[in-house]
Amino acid sequence: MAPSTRLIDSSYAAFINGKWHKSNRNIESRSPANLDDILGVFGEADKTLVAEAANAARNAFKSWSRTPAPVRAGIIQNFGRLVEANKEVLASIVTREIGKPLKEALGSVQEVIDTVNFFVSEGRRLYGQTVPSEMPNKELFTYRRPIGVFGCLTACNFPVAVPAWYFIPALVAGNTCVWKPSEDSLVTSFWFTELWAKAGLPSGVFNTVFGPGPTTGASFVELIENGAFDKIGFTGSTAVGRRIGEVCGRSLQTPCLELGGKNPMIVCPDADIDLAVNGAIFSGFGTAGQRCTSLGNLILHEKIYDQFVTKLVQKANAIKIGDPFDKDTTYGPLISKRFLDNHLDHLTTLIESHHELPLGKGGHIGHGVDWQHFTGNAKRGVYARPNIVLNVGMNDRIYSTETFGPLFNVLKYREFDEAMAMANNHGYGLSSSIYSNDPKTIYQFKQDITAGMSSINNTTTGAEAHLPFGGNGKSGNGGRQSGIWVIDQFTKWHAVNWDMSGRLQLAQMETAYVEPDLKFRIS
Ligand code: UN1
Repeated sequence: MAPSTRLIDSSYAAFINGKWHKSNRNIESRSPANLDDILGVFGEADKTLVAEAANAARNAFKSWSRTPAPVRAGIIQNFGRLVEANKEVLASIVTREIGKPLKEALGSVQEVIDTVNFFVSEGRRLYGQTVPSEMPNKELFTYRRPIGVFGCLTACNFPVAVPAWYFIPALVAGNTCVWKPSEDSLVTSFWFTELWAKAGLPSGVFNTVFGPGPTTGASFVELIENGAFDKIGFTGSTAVGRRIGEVCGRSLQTPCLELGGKNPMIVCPDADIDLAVNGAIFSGFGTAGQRCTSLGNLILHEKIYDQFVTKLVQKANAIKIGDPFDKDTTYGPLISKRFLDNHLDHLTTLIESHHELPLGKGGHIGHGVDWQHFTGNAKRGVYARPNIVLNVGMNDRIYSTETFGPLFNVLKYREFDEAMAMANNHGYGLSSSIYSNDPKTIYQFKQDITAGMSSINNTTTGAEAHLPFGGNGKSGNGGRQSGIWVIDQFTKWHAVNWDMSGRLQLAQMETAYVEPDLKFRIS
């Protein structure tokens, strides 16, 4: 059962300069496990509030960027300690607000702590270089400088882990921030913001605006054109990512875009079949398929196809759907009614007559369909049945459309080249997986896969916090989050030369290179 945390009846629309601001337009946060369970009431930030938040971040930048990096990292460490002290309650808010099973929610809070632990020491590194000059009495240096005001829009499926990937390195590097979290995770985002304030971040360094994408998000994007932000981070759909990328391009900045996926899993004839079946079930149905790393296309060798599908269907039929606080639940409700509607729409528009659905017809549990192992509230929860779609071909729309729900496709291959085409041709390139025990096949997979992340004998999901996370093609613009590489997203290189010779020295033209005796021959 869901523990009841305090109802936040606030109308808070934005956190700017250390203070919450209210608005008249209200948005309710309701639990998807029971739409009668209201967790909070919040406001909606209009363009004026978003601009005020960006201004506050601009004004705080000078002092924050000049705060010694180890002192900045000390505040990040405080944040990590506070998250650790509040881990259980924060995870239970995530579970209640977006329906993610508690075990997974605890894992996603742990991901925040891991990210803090990784970046705290970066406050004592942020290394630049000393570089030899080609002129005497002259020194060369490089410095990492913060970029400025970082504007960030995040999705609701990882409401604390993904924002932590962005903000922890951004803040350590000396940037100030404006965050627009998803309107589906407002209570979680409220507490995430409060924890930053309690960690000791000075006012104006971290600002939050609440509201839906089409209104508050659109104001945010308009402000990019006006130069309010120096760097943008966006996690969400490919369509919105393209639009943000266009606007950032016109403003001559490179955003960090983390977009959708249609993540493939290849199972070879020599694979451990039971291991791969378990991997497919978790990749496809863990988090109800609502991860950008969730399984999209399962690609099976024809020799093991029948055996694999039989085991897969057996295992899928046994999964438990329902109360996300129950430890045996495979997946809970979808994140919100909007996600359910989108899923139902995919079931009507993407399934074609040649497809087979071995788990039966999908749909909204309790509303015309049921599920044998269901423990949730069918009347008031937004629960959906799992779906496996067989006989999918590369020309079908479902092959290359991200579905973001409990649904994945199955394709059959004969030659390995054909499997690689199936793994790459949809145009996304986020995550991928192969099950095989043959080093040559695995080597070929690693070379030819276009995704940014690959698992060998493991699921398509579950990236660790210190490896680069991100994708190619329709999955992003090559930007990476997490790990040491992300520091390049949040700093710009500054090259400095210091001439102590007291005279005008011209590099290249007056460099004292020594000429060889080119007439010399060995005799
Ligand atoms: C996402 O869905 O946007 O690798 C992030 C994973 C998680 C993060 C997913 N650690 O599946």
